[in-house]
Amino acid sequence: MLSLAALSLRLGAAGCRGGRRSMATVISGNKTSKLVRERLKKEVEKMKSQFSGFRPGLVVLQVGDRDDSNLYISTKLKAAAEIGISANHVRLPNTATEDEVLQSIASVNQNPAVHGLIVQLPLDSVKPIDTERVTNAVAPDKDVDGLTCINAGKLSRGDLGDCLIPCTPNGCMELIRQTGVSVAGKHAVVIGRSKIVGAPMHDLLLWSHATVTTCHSKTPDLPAQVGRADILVVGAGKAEMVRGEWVKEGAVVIDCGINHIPDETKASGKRVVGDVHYASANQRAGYITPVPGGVGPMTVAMLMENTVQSAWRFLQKSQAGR
Ligand code: NAP
Ligand code: LUD
Repeated sequence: MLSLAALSLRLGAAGCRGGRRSMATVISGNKTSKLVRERLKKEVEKMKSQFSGFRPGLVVLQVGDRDDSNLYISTKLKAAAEIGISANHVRLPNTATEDEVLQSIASVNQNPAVHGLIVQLPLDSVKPIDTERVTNAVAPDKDVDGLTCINAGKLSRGDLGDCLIPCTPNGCMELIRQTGVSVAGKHAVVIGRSKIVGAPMHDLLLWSHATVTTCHSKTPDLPAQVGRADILVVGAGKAEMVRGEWVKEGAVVIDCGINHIPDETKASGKRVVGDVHYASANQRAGYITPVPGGVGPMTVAMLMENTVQSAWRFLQKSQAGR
């Protein structure tokens, strides 16, 4: 496949024009995720014909009824249906107790037709529920969100071939690969250290041989840290926080942020922006992801990838056990 780097070289899109830097090359998550989903569809067709109608199974467990979770889950279910993954949405009311959530997870863990289970976060519950306990109750071999201690531990130690990798950072790595820029030896800066974005992103970049700096809310002089990044991944949840002037010329900028800001020109009265101020960063970066249409669709595609991978492992184990 032609990488974005090769493509932009051919088109002469990157670099300086008449002394003024041209805009960054946009890394499309919409396009990349479509390619991933098309590849997975073929793989599942192969699986079905080789293993007499077998289909990978996915369960998305939701507690409560948050609008954003509803939207993300419907995108996941639609992607699964298109690929041929059998996906089920298990909904618990916002009055569900921790025990009820744990029981629901235990029953999915035991179901051999399910190869992937995620608990959509955040939990929308009126009862006190320990999120860590809930995510850790998922069987590690069905943990297609990669959030259990087992999978996170393996990733942090560099055992990447033997674990399920969290979807958002895995999607970011795929977008970085699309640029053709090699990660090894580069200085990567991650903003955020959450279990779902920042911490696994740090690990993935580290084990791809970047030198990694991870920043958080107590990091002094964020602009100076950002200025050192050849590769910058931002997952802070702060609308347009990273300004273009902070960004190193030619850097790869991956924006995980999904923030809603007021916009009177829109019928809904709001619009979605990332954690990076796109218009100004576009003037400095070599490559940049848009929001929407960047990391978000990749999160969905990588969940499908993990589910198919988990199903292959299940098939391998059941063949070996015969
Ligand atoms: P989170 O759990 O709230 O973590 C945010 C992280 O950013 C924390 O580590 C926090 O530091 C750090 N941070 C906050 N303000 C900062 C500041 N001013 N300077 C430096 N660091 C700061 O959020 P998350 O779940 O990781 O999500 C982050 C963003 O990504 C959100 O916009 C979310 O909607 C989005 N997201 C998108 C996808 C996707 O598929 N596109 C997936 C997941 C999340 P401390 O640790 O010190 O508090
Ligand atoms: N919990 C996730 N909570 C929230 N954007 C997602 C997401 C699709 N356990 C668990 O699915 O991986 C998860 N596992 N997450 N997220 C965020 C996070 C979770 C975010 C965005 C999208 C899933 C998505 O499709 C589109 C885009 O960026 O283009 C549309 C964005 C919009 O709001 O218009």
